[in-house]
Amino acid sequence: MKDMKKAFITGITGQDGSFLVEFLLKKGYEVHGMIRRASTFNTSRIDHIFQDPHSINVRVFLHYGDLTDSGNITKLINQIKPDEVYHLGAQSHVRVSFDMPEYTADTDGLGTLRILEAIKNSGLPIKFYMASSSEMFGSSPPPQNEKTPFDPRSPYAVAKVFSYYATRFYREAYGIFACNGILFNHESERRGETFVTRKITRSIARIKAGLDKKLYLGNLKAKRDWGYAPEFVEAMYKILQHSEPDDFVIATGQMHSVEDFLQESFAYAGLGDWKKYVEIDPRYFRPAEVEVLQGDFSKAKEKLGWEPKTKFKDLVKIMVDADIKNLNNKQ
Ligand code: NAP
Ligand code: G4F
Repeated sequence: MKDMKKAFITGITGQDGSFLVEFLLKKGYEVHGMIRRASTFNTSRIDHIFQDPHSINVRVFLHYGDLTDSGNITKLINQIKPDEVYHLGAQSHVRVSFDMPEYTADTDGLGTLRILEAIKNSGLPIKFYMASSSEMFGSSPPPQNEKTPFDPRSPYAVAKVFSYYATRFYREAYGIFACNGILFNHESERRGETFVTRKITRSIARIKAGLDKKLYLGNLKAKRDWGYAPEFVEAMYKILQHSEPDDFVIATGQMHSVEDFLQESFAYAGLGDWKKYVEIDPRYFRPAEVEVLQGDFSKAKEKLGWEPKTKFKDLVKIMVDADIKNLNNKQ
């Protein structure tokens, strides 16, 4: 339909992509997403909104692609002609980036450049959102805001810093409406199972069901600013609707340690003292760690009218309840 806005999401099958496509459909968008070919289905987070392309009034379209394939990216941008690109696709696991630094740089760094170049060469007035990360701040002391210097501590963060500056550069040099959302950690019932919050809540469900006895973790002292993902994808949308292209920190301003998360979640699940279940496995330590992240989101509050709603304790409850329910449904 002529007046319907079109969005193209890379990383549509991920946690954030799945919430963003739901959000944009409610706003009346036609949504296109890039998916990777895999030998097993990788669309479980978006299966509930899948629309058969043969039916009428379809508003969700999936396209095979990969961030390492510039020909494919150029073709998709020229075919879809989106009004807005939300670039969320990435090898997003910090620990894994130490094992696969070159692949991470290719996907998370050069992948961004490939999209920006395709947008520039298309000549179309496409707005671009870059999923930048609080990991870029590394060991810069908290609270971190848009003016805090970057000090990346992983191949993942190095690649994200590259993408952050590429986004700014294409804005300044070519006048593209290109923006960075510097998002602090955001979690949900759809969070990947190997990130620490979800690893904990999933393990709680398994321990309660008698399937596991122990949970093996790494650094419990690290502190993160954990928010709720559906609220964070709304910020992405607001960033692209702002009157001018700009960069924004999106966070809750509250900081908790991994130990705090263990304490809160095990107690809420009725399992008592987490220390009975948790063991340290050095394989989960990182060659370099980001110890403390706490975001100052005042610019987003003032300019976008965005602020987080879900508090830490409620986030823990949402995730524990969902994992217990998931497991019960499977059994
Ligand atoms: P996620 O759940 O890991 O999703 C990543 C998405 O990227 C998936 O759809 C994945 O596809 C896709 N992808 C990975 N490699 C790709 C490649 N080579 N080509 C095309 N697609 C590829 O991540 P998320 O938590 O939703 O995060 C979304 C974005 O925000 C990421 O860029 C992440 O780095 C960034 N970020 C996340 C957070 C956070 O706390 N969640 C905070 C700051 C920034 P498959 O499903 O096929 O694997
Ligand atoms: O849950 P994590 O793996 O998330 P991390 O490294 O903060 O990265 C996430 O947030 C970033 C935003 O700041 C995103 F850009 C990135 O894509 C990703 O979404 O680890 C959180 C903390 C770390 O300090 C880690 O060392 O938890 C510690 N941790 C302790 N034991 C563990 C474990 N992390 C994982 N994944 N697994 C453990 O067993």
